[in-house]
Amino acid sequence: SDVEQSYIMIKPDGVQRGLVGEIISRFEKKGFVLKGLKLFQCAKDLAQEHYKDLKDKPFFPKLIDYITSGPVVCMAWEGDGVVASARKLIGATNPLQAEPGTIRGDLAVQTGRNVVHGSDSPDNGKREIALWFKESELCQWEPVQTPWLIE
Ligand code: DAT
Ligand code: MG
Repeated sequence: SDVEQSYIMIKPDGVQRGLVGEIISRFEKKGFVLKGLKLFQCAKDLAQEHYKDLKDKPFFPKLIDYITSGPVVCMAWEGDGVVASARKLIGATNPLQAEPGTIRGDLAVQTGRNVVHGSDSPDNGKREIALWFKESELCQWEPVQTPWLIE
């Protein structure tokens, strides 16, 4: 697809804390289009590839342990401006600095348990969706509400 896409992932703490519906709902209500969705327990090598830009950080091993500690919810969301907008909906990396009204601002207290991931650029959106999903797991569909969201 040529339309911008973001890879959004509910991390293991979000799943364990029963926040899956709450988090998905925020992206749904905003008006982005869900193109892929699955509950998935990921292997270390996939987590390491996903976070490869951070591999030299001191917290990298803990980050990989956290992301692989339980099932995550993988999502592909589509829409013009979805990458930057999703990051606004998610809020700052440190939940104590995240604004109220954002997912992390409302639902989390620690950087190491910040409940959700969102791609940081359109290129990374495509890269991460290709990393976490098979082509056959993504659906091409058009919500009936589209003309009521986009003039
Ligand atoms: P974001 O998830 O907001 O894009 P990031 O890409 O800089 O943030 O880092 C990815 C994840 O790594 C982040 O969600 C939590 C963890 N992390 C980042 N900085 C950290 C730090 N200083 N200490 C511990 N974990 C950190
Ligand atoms: Mg990031």
